[in-house]
Parts: sequence; structure tokens; C-alpha cells
Amino acid sequence: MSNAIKYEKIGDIAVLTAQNPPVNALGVDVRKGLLAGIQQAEDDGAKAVLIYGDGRTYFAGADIREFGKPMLDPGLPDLCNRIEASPLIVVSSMHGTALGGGLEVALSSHYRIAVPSAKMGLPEVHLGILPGAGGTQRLPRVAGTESALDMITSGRPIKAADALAKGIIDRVTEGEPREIGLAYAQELLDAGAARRAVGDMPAPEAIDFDARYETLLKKGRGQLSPATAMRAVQAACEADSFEAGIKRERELFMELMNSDQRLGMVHAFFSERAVSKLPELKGVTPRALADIGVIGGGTMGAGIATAALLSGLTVTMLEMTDEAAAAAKGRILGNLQGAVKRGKISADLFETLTNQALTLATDYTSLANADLVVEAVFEEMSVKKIVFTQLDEVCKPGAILATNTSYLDVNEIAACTKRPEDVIGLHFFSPAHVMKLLEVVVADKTSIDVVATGFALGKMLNKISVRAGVCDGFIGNRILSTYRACADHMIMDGASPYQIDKALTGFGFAMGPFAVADLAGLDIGWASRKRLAPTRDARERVPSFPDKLCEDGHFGQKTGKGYYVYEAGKRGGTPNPDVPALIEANRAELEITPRDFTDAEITRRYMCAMVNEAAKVVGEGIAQRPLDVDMTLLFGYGFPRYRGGPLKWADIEGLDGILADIMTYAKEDDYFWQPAPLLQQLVAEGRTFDDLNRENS
Ligand code: T1G
Repeated sequence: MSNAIKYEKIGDIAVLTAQNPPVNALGVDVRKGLLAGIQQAEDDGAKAVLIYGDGRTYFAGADIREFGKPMLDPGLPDLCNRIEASPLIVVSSMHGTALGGGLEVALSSHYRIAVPSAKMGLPEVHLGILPGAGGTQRLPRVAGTESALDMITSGRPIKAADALAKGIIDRVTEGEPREIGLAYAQELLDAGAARRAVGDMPAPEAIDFDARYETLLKKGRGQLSPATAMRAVQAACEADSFEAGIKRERELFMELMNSDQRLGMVHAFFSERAVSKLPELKGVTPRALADIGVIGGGTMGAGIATAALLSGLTVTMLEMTDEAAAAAKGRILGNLQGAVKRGKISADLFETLTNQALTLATDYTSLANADLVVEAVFEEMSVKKIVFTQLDEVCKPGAILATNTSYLDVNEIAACTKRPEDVIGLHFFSPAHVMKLLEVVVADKTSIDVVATGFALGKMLNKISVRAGVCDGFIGNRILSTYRACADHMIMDGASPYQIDKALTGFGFAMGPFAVADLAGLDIGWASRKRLAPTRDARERVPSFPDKLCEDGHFGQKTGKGYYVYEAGKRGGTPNPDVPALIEANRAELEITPRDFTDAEITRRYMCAMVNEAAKVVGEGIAQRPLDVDMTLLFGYGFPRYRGGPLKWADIEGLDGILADIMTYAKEDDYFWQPAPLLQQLVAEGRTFDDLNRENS
């Protein structure tokens, strides 16, 4: 028997205990142990089998690290069929998160019991695949087609009480999984309960699958797994037999397992967990964090304060005047009321957070005892320096002084204090209480425990924290500036903003770059262009049409007009009829004869620009690993998760082809298209960005 499964016989019941921390993943040893355990139980004359997990959870699914490797026997589908076929009564007792292959093992058991806090689901679509061990055939048989489809295509886990209501489990009982499982198995034996094989249940009722398929494809914006998983559930309803359905499930499963989207989504799964695990932080103790200060109560400051309050921190919001402080409180209350509406917090907690945990202030001395202060004031260096000079005077020794700047030089800000080692950049994304990304910007003198505290705060706020070095725009905005410039260049050469937006939404982005610019506000880019103009290289191609739009007072959604025109109460905008003329005028002044672009060329150039700049960001050490860039773009810039991120996409596409295209584009504009040295090095050495991830984690 493998060590991953402990076998005991207690009376008439054989007990199989999973012992494969941290999440009892169904790796080959666990599968072997379960198979041997079932066989031994039958050989030992047991009358029932209890399966449960030691530690924090029942099986949380197949072992994702085995994906893409040759499948080692017993395969999970065969194991589930074997469990179901056992002549003994098999009971699964669940706690923690019974997910994917874990829930499939439970569904192949004859009876299921769970503790009230247990959650269960089939999240495989989030890995670019579908349930491949009978889940698409057994779940609809117990829960009905609609419930099964919802669970399988959304990948969302459900609570034990809901699973009971849906007929997925038979009982919910307080207690330890072992004890409640043993008691339930004994009760079934005493009652002479019969084996119940879900596979023997009648096929579930069919629905209009073709209509649902189109809906799922559209909703997936190119992600294949939900719609393909639906086809497997369809087989459960329409196949001649359970076995035929299982066969169809396997075919569709292998199709997805061999897809690029599976590579992208599994990369995202592990990178999301690796991104905040930095070798340099091993053994470093963060400073204590209980009270934080936020300076500036605009949209960003109020969002940061809201995120802090929701994570249990006390917040002092500093504004220059009582009116401004009251306005800041209004924004925070609005955010928190939204959380009440979404059921994230109770009305009581709302009262506590707004009346006890939040303090308004207009005097810097109110921040004297704060453990950390983050400023979100106007994005102007002189203003930042005034704030940090004051903070340096009033904050206690050991307090962390953080800036939420999106672009400015954190080293320069730190230098205006006597404690640069306590200064760090914490770059939130708007709305800060919603967006998952946090760039932890490490300045030259930032001490390592301050870095560790930045990541600790990120964890408290449930953020995806990414370490970034200091440069203009850090990781995300620097790369954004480049692919945005590429889009502007294509417009100057003949493309239209609307064609570009359509091409990129076709690639999987939720919004195209021009719709995003309208959402963020065109004045931000305008201010940035003005800030950089004095030091700009003469060879840089800079369009004039975006400035003209801003000079006419059109900043996007906030002014009702930008690249698109927005009508109150309507979602999205319609192309602004004034924009083409501005573009034509720009081309005329530069004597450019426009040409046609295909969507494929637009996407290729856009992605090559993104990958090239990302490779420079990694090459310069602004991002320590390619996965840091991938997670930044996924959680802050709407990059489609099923592509894994720009550098994972590049690895899948092939770096040599990308470099070759960049070299070709450089013949038109060798200033913009300077190939990244790291990209050239990787191609020359036949290596990939993933190799770098492995070497630096
Ligand atoms: N395989 C391998 N490693 C896993 C794993 C898994 N299934 N789940 C978690 N880990 C690792 C994770 O990388 C981390 O490692 C550590 O465990 C703790 O995880 C046929 C084929 C269970 C809700 O999709 O959603 O079954 O970083 O940090 O926040 O149909 O992990 O410490 O080195 O996330 O408490 C379906 C995936 C698989 C569930 C716990 N199952 N896991 O969350 O801890 S496909 C899933 C989760 C499948 C069959 C198919 C979460 C969790 P490290 P953690 P957590």
C-alpha cells in the first residue's frame, strides 16, 4: 500500500485515509493507494469502505503537476469506475475543498457525507480542461443537467448545504470527517443499505445544447473549455450508454489537455501562487501591520482605504480640509455599501468599519503612530516630495512610507526623507478595492523587511503582489506605453482605433486599447506625453490626434466622449465620428499614405511590441521573472487568462518567429523596434521564458 493512503479495518469498515499534504492531490501514489485499498477491503471481507482525507481537505483534484506527462496507471477514470463497481458500500466523507477529481471520486462512491464548512466543485475549466474522470457524466445524473452545467461551465465551488439541496451529497453533519464518516457507514450497514452506483442512474434530461454552446463560446471570449465541457454533459444526456458518455468525455478531455489554452491556464495557476514567493524573502519577518494611514481621499485613496478596512486594518484618512475628508468618507462608504450589497460584509460590520475602524484627519500628526502610510495624492513630483517630507517628520521610527505613484521615480521620492530604507512603492490599480494587482516597487535603498511587509500587506488585502524595480511605469505601465504606442503607429499607417479594438477583443482582451484608454481617462496619457516631451528622442513617432482629442476637452467616459461617444445609461460607446478626421489630418501633416491592415497583422504587431518590451523589463531586472510580467498583465491589464500572459504566449508561439517579425518591423522603424537583448539571447540559446521562471523560482 502506498504511504499516500493509509489502510485500516475497523469492524466491518475498511478505512482509506488520504495522507498527501498539502491538498491530498490525486497523484499516482494516491491513486495506487486507493485502488489497492479497495481491493484489500474486498479481500479482507469488509462490508463497507470509508474514504476521507487527513489534514485540511478531502482530495482537491488530480495532481496538476502531472499534466502533460505520460499518464501513470491507474488513471483516475479507471479508478473511479473501479470504486463504483466495488461490491462493498463505499462512503466518501468530505471536508475542506472536494474539487475536480476529488469530487469525481466522491461521485463514484455510493454515499457522500460532508461537514457544513465543506465546499465542492469541478473547477477544471479554470485549468483549460474539463472534468475527465466521469464528472460530466455522474454529476448531471445526481444534480440534474442545469445544475451540473452551471457548476461545470462556471467552475465555481458550492457549499455543502447547497450540494445537499441539489442531491449531490446525502448528508451534512458537524464533526470530524473520520468520525462522521464511520458513523454514517455503520448506520448504512445497520440499515442494510444497498450499493448505489451513480453510473447506473438514468441519463439526465437534455436541453437546447447548441444555443447554450454559442452563449458559452461568446462569454468565454475565445476560451474553449466551458463550451467543450458542455458538449461532454450533452453526451451524458444523448449517448446510448453511460460507457459511451464516458468515452466521449475522454475524447473531449484529451482535446483540451493537448491545447495551448491548457498550457496557458496551468501556467497562470502556478504563477499566481509563485509570484509572491520570492527567494530573497525567505526567512525575512515583515514589520507589524495594524494601523495604516492613507493620504488623499480621491478615487484611488478611497479604494485603498476600503481594501484596508475590509481586510481588518484600522485606517486614518488624511485630507487637506474637512470638506475633502468628508468627501473621502463618502467615497469609502459608497465602496463599503457595494460590499454589503454583494453580500461580502454584513450591515453590522459596515457600521463597525465606518464608525470604529475609519478615522478622518486633516493634520499630519494624526499619522504619528501609523505602522504604514500610503499616499495617493496628485501625480506630481513636487507634491509627492512635500508629502514625504512631512511624513518623515511625524511618523514613528519603523513606520513604512509608501507611495502609490504610477510612474514617478520612487528613488527620488525616498531621497527627500532621512529614512529611504523605509520607503517603498505600493502601486494599486483602480478601483483599488476591486483590482487584484499590486505592484510592490522596491527602490534602491528599500530594506528587505520593508519589502516583506509590502508583500504581507498584499496578502492581507488578498492581492496578487508583484515585485517591481524602479523605472518609468514599473512593469505594467511601461509595457502598456509600448504596446499603446504600437497601436498609435498602426493608426498613423492606416488602421483605425475601432479595427484595433475589434482585433484585440478577438484575441481575448475584455476591451481593446482605445476603449480602455477612454475608461482610464485620456488626460492621463496626455499628461504623461507632456511630462516626457522634453526628454523625448527625435526619432520617436508620436501621433498628434490623441492630443487634439484632449485639447478639445474629450477625455473619454468621464467627459462622455473620447475615441467613443457614451450615452448616459448605455453600456459601451459608439465610435466618435470626429476621430477619423483627426487621424487623417495627422497622416496628411506627416505625408503618410495609409495602407490596409488585417486583424491578424494588428494582433501580431501589438503582441510583438508587448513581448519585446516585456523581455527588456525582465532583462533589466525590473521584473525578476517572466511570470511576474505575466501575472501583472493578467491581473492589471485584462490580458486573457487562457493565454497565460504575454511571455507564456510568446513561448507557445515560438520566440524565434517573434524575433524574426520584430527584425522585419525594425526595417520600417528601427528606433521603436529595437529587439530586446534577452529575447535575442534566449533564441540564440534555444531557451524559453519558462526556463527562466524555473531557474529563478
Ligand atoms: N495539484 C497539485 N498541486 C496543487 C493542487 C493540485 N490539484 N492544488 C493545490 N496545489 C498546491 C498549490 O500549488 C500550492 O503549492 C499548495 O498546493 C497550496 O495551494 C480528471 C484532471 C485547493 C482551493 O483545480 O484551487 O482534477 O505553492 O496555495 O489557497 O477531472 O489550491 O505551496 O508549492 O492554492 O488554500 C482540479 C486547484 C484539478 C483545484 C487550496 N482541482 N487548487 O487553496 O492553497 S484538475 C483544482 C485550488 C482535475 C480531473 C481533473 C486551491 C485549493 P505551493 P494554495 P489555498
